[in-house]
Amino acid sequence: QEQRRRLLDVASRFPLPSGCRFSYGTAGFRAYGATMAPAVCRAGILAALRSVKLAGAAVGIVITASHNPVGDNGVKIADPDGGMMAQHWEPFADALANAPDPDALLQLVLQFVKNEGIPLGGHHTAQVLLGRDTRPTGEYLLDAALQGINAIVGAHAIDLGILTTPQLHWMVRSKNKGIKASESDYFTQLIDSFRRMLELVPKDKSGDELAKKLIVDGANGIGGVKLEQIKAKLSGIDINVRNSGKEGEGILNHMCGADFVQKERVTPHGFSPEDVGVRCASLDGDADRLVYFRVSSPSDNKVDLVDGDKILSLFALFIREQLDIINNNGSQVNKSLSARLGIVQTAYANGASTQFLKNLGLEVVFTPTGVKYLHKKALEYDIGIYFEANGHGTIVFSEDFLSQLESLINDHSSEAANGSAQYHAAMRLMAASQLINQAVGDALSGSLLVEAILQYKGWSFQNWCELYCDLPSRQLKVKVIDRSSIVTTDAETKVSQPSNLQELIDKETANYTHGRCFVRPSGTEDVVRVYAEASMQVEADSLARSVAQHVE
Ligand code: NG1
Ligand code: ZN
Repeated sequence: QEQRRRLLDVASRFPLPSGCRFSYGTAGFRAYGATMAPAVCRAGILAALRSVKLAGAAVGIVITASHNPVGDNGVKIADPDGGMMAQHWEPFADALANAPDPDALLQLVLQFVKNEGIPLGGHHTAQVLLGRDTRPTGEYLLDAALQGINAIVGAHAIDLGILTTPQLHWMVRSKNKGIKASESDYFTQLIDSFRRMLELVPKDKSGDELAKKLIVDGANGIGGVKLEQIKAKLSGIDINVRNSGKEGEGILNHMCGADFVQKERVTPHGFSPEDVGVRCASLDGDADRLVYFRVSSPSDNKVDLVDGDKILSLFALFIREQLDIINNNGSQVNKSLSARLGIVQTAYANGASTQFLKNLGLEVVFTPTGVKYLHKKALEYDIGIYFEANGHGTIVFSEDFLSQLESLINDHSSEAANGSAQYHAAMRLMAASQLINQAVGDALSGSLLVEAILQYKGWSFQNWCELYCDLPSRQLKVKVIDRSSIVTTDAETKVSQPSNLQELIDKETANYTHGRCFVRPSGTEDVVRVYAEASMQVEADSLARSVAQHVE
């Protein structure tokens, strides 16, 4: 009774404006911030139910619209393992967000609770951790989320304040593992494991001052703020934050940030020709995306870009090298590690990166767009590395692999074995597994791993760039009346409906050397995206254009 009353109450406090339609999509609910309160409140209800269902395990809510304009906002839910909410709850998320009135909402919840066997009304507990980015609507929406959570009897909300998206995911994951989960624990883990990585850099590789210098474009978001807080404690690297989110420095994601740099390929606001040659990193507004760049020349604003694919390639190379050292090197202990290493990409990965990874003999697999698909696939391996070209990605390690690694390290604990290459490689993998955020892509921890690997290899930005040469590509958006009329298959690389479209795409593609092209409906915008690749830029452009015409 109490439960019914609370749900009716909260639903009447946040009526759904007519004409509003929310879809959970690839990144949760997103819209203009001021219109989001009903959806965010309902996400609060949803998160609390999810926690009740999972026996009171902590669930997370992040209020952010990532790389989108400052006026937008959004909400998404993190499951107890720190990953995205289980997909089979998404239809309920949609229905809940769109329930037209309090009665409909109540009926929906009761029905779902029954179907899913959620022990609502018993002596259950639930806890939801909340984080938000720096958007002006964040506090208002946080309140809506709190009201939604509190509408579930027994639910307990913990407001963690302003955080990067990956921090919140990390905290949810840590909390449920029973390990320390505060922000300072997060920082300590980053700082300590980064230091350990640098201690394991071979002495002959220690580079010059430029090798230690990094300029970070914080997109005027939360990532820059957090980096400023810890950079003094990161020894062995000299970090300078621009677009740090300080008053007066600029607008969130406006002419800056990872999305801007990756799409426009020009220097973000706040960078100048004086920065030519220095290694730069760019985060997005909630710091879950990372790309690198270098100002190419003093005379124009173009950049040399290192995107998610090349970050992935660097990580893959490093991990593979450590595994090879462990398994091939003669050493006193000579124990080998069996590890299945898997690389996960989407169709947007540059074809040259896929070729590079396959040439290394690595297993490369594809999933549809959206981190939830990539992450899930990566978990199937002992070490799974995934990235989207736009800079979202991470590395996940299986428990089994980590315990093998640990016992290998223990076997080497004798003085003599302790100096061996095998021992060092195992220590590097262990440190990397602690530095990288295994819950979700994290620009802060990701950039520190990049920096540590570059120092380990004694590599400049140029060396990294030259791993392979990107194939020219072009992305276009096409507005159509109903984007859901396009249905894809084979990890979105092929169109199955409308039935003749794939044939037309194949025909166009056949006209180009190294031609590759696919189309898919966006999960976050009301457009169909066209992607084309070919051996020359003009060809990629024209392939994309002609296929776009078939889509229109
Ligand atoms: P959609 O709009 O479904 O293409 C975009 C990005 C994804 C992912 C999501 C979530 C591209 C081509 N797509 O998805 O990679 O980041 O947003 O933010 O960049
Ligand atoms: Zn983001």
